This record gives sequence, C-alpha cells and structure tokens, in this order.
Amino acid sequence: RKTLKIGLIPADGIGREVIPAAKQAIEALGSDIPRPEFIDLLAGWETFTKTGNALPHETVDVLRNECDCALFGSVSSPSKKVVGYSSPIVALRKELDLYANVRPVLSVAPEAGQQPAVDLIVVRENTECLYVKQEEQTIGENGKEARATRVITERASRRIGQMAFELALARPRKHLTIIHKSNVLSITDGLFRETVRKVPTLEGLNGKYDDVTIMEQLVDSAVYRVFDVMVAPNLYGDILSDAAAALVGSLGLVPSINAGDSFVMGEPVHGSAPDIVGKGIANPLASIRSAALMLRHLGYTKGADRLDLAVDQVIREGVTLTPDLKGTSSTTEVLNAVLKRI
Ligand code: NAD
Ligand code: K
Ligand code: MN
Repeated sequence: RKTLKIGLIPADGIGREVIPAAKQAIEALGSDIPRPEFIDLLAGWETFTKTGNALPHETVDVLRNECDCALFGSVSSPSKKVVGYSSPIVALRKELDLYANVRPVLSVAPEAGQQPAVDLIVVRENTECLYVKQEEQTIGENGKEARATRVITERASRRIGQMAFELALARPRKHLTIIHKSNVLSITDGLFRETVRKVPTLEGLNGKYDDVTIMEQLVDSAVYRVFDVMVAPNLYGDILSDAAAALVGSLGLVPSINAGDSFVMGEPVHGSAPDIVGKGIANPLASIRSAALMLRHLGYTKGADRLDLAVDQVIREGVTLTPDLKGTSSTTEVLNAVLKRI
C-alpha cells in the first residue's frame, strides 16, 4: 500500500493544539486512505524569534520535494512591523503557488439528511491584491503619508475564476457570485470582475459552464446576504469568510484549503487565538474539517466523508463541544468524541 506524506506545520498559538488533533483524526481512518506519514515542519513567529526566519528554507524544500500535501495551523503576527519578519503563511501560499483559498461555511442540520441552513463557499484569490505587501510611508507636506499597492492580474483572476466555476458547477444551485467594489475601484476590481465573467468563453471550455448562473455583488452589501459560491480578490475573500463564520457560530468550525495545480494545504480559517492559547479549550473541528477538505481535494472521498460525518455528528449531538460553541468540553474531549464516531 502506498503512503501519503503529510507535512505538519502547527506554527503558533492554538495551531499547536488543533493540528495534533487533526493528525490523530487522519490516523484513525485506517485503510480508507494510503498509510499516512507525517513530517513535522517549522514556521511562525516563535520560529522567527529563535532563528531569525519565520519560514525556514527546509520547510519549503520538504513540502515541495517530499510531501503530497500539508496541514497548517496558525501564525501569530506582531501588531507592529518587526524588521526581517514577514508572514510565513502568505509566503508559503506564494512559494507553492497555492493560488486558491477555498473556504466552505457549512452549518449542521438538526437531523442527518436535512438541508443545512448555511451552505456556502468563499473562493478567495490567494496570491495578490493588497497581500503583495508593498507598503511605504513618506513625509509629505502635511505630515506622514502611507501607501499600499494593490495588484490584480488577469492571469490570477482567470485561474481563481476557473476554480470557482468548477466548484459552482459541482453544487446543486450552481450560482457563482463575483464579489468586487468596482463602483469605486474601477480599474483593479474592474479587471477582476471582467476576467472572471469571461472565464466561460475561454478556449477549449466549449460551454462547460453553461449551467452556472453568474451574479455579482458589491463586497460591502455581500456581508449581509448569503450566496452559494462567492469568488473574491484576496482581502475581500478573507473578510467575507470570517464574517460568514458568524453564521455558523464560531471561527473554530470553518476550514479551508490552499490549493494550487500541484499541491494542497489544509488550514483552519482562524488565527492563533492568543486569548485562549494554553487553556486546552481550542476547538479542533475546523482543523479536522480542513484535513477532510485536503483529503477530498486529493480524491480520498471515503476518508473525507468519514471525518465530516463524525464532526457533524458531534455538533448535532451538542453534548461534547468547546466553549466557543457554548459547551464545556476540552480540545481532547472533543477530539475523542470525533475519534469514537470515525
Ligand atoms: P483569531 O482567529 O486568532 O481569534 C478570533 C477569536 O476567535 C478569538 O476570540 C479566539 O479565541 C476565537 N477562536 C479562533 N479560533 C478558535 C478555535 N479553534 N476555538 C475556539 N475559539 C477560537 O483572530 P485574531 O484574534 O484576530 O488574531 C490572533 C492572531 O492570529 C494574530 O496574530 C493574527 O495575525 C493571527 N492570524 C493568523 C491567521 C493564519 O494563521 N492564517 C489568520 C488570522 C489571524
Ligand atoms: K490559520
Ligand atoms: Mn482571516
């Protein structure tokens, strides 16, 4: 039986509490997936304070050359600029060309088989927009002035657009909403919007996306409406998916994958949660769901289904939940409840 090499990058804060939980959940799948082999890798703020580099070369090399996929936890970023530090997750997405951040937000129906109240996907462009991090501060006539460059390219908009059309096509409703603010940012968001709109006319697609209904929504008004699949430039996608997490009760439930054409990395949407770190109460479900998304992306549907069904069951029963979901259980207790149902 072949093996599945999984890079584990817990990084900082509660990443170190929830990624080990996801690892155990994967191990519980037995023969439904190739035998998993885990490789522990470093990144993050603490790695930076120890080595001067938040993303050691070795981490990127091992991911690139030895791993089939990876799971990333969360990083803590300093609130003020620190010389030499730059976010390792933003760098990793770029280094491995993980151009899509796919974030399903899904509630659990009261009973198995029923329609969930919330079932949407935010497809976030992952490599450009304001995350190119070209900022500068200068002194002008009236004091300090700060600027940031926002980059939108046709190439990146086209490939994220195509990924979004694929995801929309696979859903019952097949609605794709383009999120933008081109009433104000007509050149940058205008390019994003037009490029995504034109995806179905690309050569070789031959009417493949004819059944997908294309809609648009300005990003500000999008936060109070619920859509099927939403495709957005980097920053809007980040904010929208955190906002959508409120619809399902907690950031501790929302998974994602960072996906490129040749690599996939699961990652819970939440950050390092300094307010609860070390208390043993971080919700591991977003990470376990991220592992499921990663496996599903690789085609291991049976394993992914088993993880998702076990998580759904634990949420539906409502007995073993962490405090973010108004429960009183610990990370370990929730993990054990999931393991039992796998
Ligand atoms: P956060 O997601 O860390 O926390 C927001 C709130 O949600 C907190 O109250 C936290 O306790 C709660 N929460 C988040 N995940 C939870 C879980 N699994 N279980 C229970 N409660 C959970 O966001 P923040 O507070 O804005 O940022 C904290 C740090 O995380 C910052 O340094 C930020 O830069 C970093 N961050 C990293 C990533 C990433 O790794 N990709 C993403 C967002 C924020
Ligand atoms: K994260
Ligand atoms: Mn976010």
